[in-house]
Amino acid sequence: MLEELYQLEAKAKNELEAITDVEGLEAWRLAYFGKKGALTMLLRGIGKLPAEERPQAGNIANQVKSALEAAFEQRQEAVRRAALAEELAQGAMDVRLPGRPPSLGYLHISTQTLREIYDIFARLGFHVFRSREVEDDVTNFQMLNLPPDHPARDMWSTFYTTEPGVLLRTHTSPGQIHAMRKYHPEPFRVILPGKCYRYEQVSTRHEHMFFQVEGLAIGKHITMADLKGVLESFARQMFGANRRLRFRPSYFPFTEPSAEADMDCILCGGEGCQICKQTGWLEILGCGMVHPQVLRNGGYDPDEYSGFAFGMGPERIAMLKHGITDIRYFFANDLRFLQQFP
Ligand code: FA5
Repeated sequence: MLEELYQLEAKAKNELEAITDVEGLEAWRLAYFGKKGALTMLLRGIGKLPAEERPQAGNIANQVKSALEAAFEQRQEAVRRAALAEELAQGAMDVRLPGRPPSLGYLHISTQTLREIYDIFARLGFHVFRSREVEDDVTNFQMLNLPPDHPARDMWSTFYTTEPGVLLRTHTSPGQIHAMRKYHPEPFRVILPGKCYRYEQVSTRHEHMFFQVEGLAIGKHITMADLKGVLESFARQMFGANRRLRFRPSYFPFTEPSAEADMDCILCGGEGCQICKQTGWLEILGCGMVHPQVLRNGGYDPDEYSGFAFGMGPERIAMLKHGITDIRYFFANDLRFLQQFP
């Protein structure tokens, strides 16, 4: 009997070791612990043993039973863990979110246009000269022949600060005075880009804040032909090789003579259309020969030196170039607009 018990224990443990799934475990349990299981039957047999053998056999039988129960539980736990591990590995769900790709920024359409303008003028020998956005009345107006109460000031009505005589510049032209004073007495060629501010009725073509690019060339024997040549070259590089310019007499207190430069319409080529209001021409900038008094204010002797100046609005240039119909889009911060110019 004892021999049988030990053999059964060894066999049962061996079988248990080989079991890898729940079904196998259940079959094993039935085979040994079931109603007709091998261990159950052996245990029943103990009752039939002679009385003197019974206690020892009962003892051993209980030990075997406990050992097998413990081995079964151990195996059951191992199988459960293995099953769980496999399930996790197989049905693994990736709960991580895909990363958010950082969206690359790009330059604002005004900045892109400015840089295009810088490139063109750099090729023509102009470098960039920056001057302040907060100006004084003297430099913004008076040095440019706009004394207090001059009627032309109306065109450039602006934002004044609480500091008397301090204002946001209305155009980049006061930069002419700063540049001349810096480079005097040398000849020089600069463009002066930057933001300007005007207190005016906002419309499809007018903003409170906008960029300008001023141009200024000072030297001996500079004539209006130089001005025309530079501007024609600019228009052709910016808008296409066949562009034509015309110069219309105009008035600015700080240039004499003064002109507006018009370019043949890029849409109709001069035939007349909606963009050019049937005229065939598009106004692109104001310009002229630097007024003798302005030269003097900058430190140059007008008997020896002359110069030309011009001022354009890069937003207006970009509007023409890209067919933008309303200047208010530029600084409204609407991505639907800005993303059209990556
Ligand atoms: C001037 O500001 C002169 N200082 C230009 C100049 C410089 C003339 C040097 C002669 C010599 P005007 O006010 O026309 O001129 O402005 C020049 C350009 O700035 C305009 O053609 C336009 O493109 C742009 N501009 C003017 N006002 C606005 C505005 N409110 N919104 C957007 N662009 C504007």
